[in-house]
Amino acid sequence: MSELILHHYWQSPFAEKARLLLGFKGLAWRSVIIPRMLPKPELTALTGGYRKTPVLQVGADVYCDTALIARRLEQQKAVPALFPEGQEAVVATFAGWADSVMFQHAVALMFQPEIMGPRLASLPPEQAQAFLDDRKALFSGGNQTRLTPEQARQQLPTLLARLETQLQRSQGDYLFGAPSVADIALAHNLWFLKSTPQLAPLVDERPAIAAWFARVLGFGHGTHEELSAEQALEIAQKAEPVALARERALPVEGFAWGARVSVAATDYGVDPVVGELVHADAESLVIRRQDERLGAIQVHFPRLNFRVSAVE
Ligand SMILES: N[C@@H](CCC(=O)N[C@@H](CS)C(=O)NCC(=O)O)C(=O)O
Repeated sequence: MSELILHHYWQSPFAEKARLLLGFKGLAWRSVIIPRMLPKPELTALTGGYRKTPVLQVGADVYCDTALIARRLEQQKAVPALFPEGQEAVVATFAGWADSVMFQHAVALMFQPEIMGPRLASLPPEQAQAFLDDRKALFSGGNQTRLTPEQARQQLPTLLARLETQLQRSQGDYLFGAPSVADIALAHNLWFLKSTPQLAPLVDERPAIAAWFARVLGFGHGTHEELSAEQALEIAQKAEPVALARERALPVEGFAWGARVSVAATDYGVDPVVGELVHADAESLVIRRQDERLGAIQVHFPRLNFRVSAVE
C-alpha cells in the first residue's frame, strides 16, 4: 500500500489536527512542508486548485480537508476508533462544530493586531503584509465571515465554561468517554491559542480543560520522515488512482457519474477544483482530473460543506 504523505506546515492548527489524528492511530507518515500562503505550485498541481492546509496524499489520491482525512485514516487503521461505534453522529457533529465555531473564535483572537504583530515581527514588512492579504482573500467569497475580536472575546468564555463543566463532571478522560475525533478537533483550536503567551491562559486557567488538553496532545504525531514536494509529485505520477468502493456509492442529486463538475468549499478558501465526478458516498465526493505532468489524480472532498457545480 502507498505511504501516507501529509502536506502541511508546522504552525497550522488544522495540520496539528491531522498530525494528532496520525498520532492517535500510531501511524507512520511522510512530511512535505508547503508554503504558508499562495502560491503553492506543487500542492495545487496535486489538488487542482484546493489550497488549504493540510492535504493528505496516498499515491495518486489526494484527500482534502481534515474531516475527510480523519475518515481516510480510520480506513487505514480501524483501531483505536476515531468514530466509536454508537457515537458516529455525535462525535462527527461535535468535531464539525469545533472546526468551525471554535476555529472562528481562535482566528479572531489570533488576528488581533497586538497578537499577530509580534508573531509576524520576524518577517520583512512586505511579507507580513502579503500574509495578512492572503488570509483576507482566503475568507472572501465563502459563507463564513470572520468574527470580530470583540465578539470572540465576549463569546469564548461561554464556550470554554461549558467545556470545563462537562470535563469536570463527565465519566472518563475524554469528551464522550472514549477518545474520538471530537477531542482532536477541539484540541487543535486550543493548541492554536496556546501558541501565543497572551492567549495561553484561556486554556491554562481552566484545570479540567488543561488536563484533558495534555492528554489529547499525548497522542503525539506518530512517526514521520521528511519528503520533498518534488518526490511527492513523482510518487503521484508513478501511482494509479485507487479503485473506488462502488457498493457504497450514493449519487449526488442532479449529477451523473462522469459529469464534468467543479467542487469547492462553501465556507472559505473556495477555490474550485474541476474534474470528472467519478464517485460519491455518504461522506465523500471524488473527482478525477488529468494533469499534464502527473497523469490521472483522484481528488477526494468531504460531502458536507462542499458544493458540486456543473461545468460546461
Ligand atoms: N476545513 C479545513 C480547514 C483548513 C484550514 O482552514 N486550514 C488553514 C490553516 S490552519 C489554511 O488553509 N490556511 C491557509 C493556508 O494554509 O494557505 C480542514 O478541516 O482541513
